[in-house]
Amino acid sequence: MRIDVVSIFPDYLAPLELSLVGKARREGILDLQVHDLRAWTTDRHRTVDDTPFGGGAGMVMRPDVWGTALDHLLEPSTSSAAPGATTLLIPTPSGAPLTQQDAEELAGRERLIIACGRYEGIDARVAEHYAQRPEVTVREFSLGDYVLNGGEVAALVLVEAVARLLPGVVGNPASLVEESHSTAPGGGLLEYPVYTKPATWRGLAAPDVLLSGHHGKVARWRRDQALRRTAQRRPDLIAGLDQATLDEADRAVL
Ligand code: 6GU
Repeated sequence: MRIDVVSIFPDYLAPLELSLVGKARREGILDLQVHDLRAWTTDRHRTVDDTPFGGGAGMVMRPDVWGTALDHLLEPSTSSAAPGATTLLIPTPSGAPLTQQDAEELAGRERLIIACGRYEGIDARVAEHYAQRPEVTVREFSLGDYVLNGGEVAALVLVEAVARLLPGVVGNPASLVEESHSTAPGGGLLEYPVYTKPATWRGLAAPDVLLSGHHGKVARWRRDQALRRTAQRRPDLIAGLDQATLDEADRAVL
């Protein structure tokens, strides 16, 4: 998979050299390149923003600079021209919330471009223009209901959420199945609490059932915990569960 990230603060993306994502890059599973938007400016001050039409506070990123940058990254030499081959991702607090399902879909794409805005955002015509290009799918996404200073942290989040789903990145693929928000059957819940040695720590004992060696009882306990935790912390997820996936024991917990 190829991912390009464009930002006026490319150093903000330095953590993408570390840990699992960095390893995936070194192993050639992930071809990730970070670009400085100002490389595509033409004026002496390397201007990327201007005042908003209609007035108001802050600055808006100019569409012409973004257009030059994105056209360059979409040139046939750097991407496939097949319809929808490239997904252009634009982090913005006014986007649709990013979900595990989105991450799974994106992990199946051949090419992602992440356009990190700053200030009050990117001129809306950029998303509109690239949505009209047959080789591009545009997605404006948000991390949640709070405001960040720019799209860079969201780009880090997106790359990590997607890269760990690429074959060969996470050592044990089974660990992707049981985790919170898994879209696998029986998923859609927060993960159950986990414990390791020592069996008692500062007077707190790990649950006996986990040391019992009884796999069926362990599985049931974990499922109960996941249901209870989800009902308490994320009632919206319980409301969205397919009732047909709940058994008798599940319903007794809820
Ligand atoms: Cl994706 N961008 C910015 N600037 N703020 C956010 C966000 C994204 N998601 C939540 N807040």
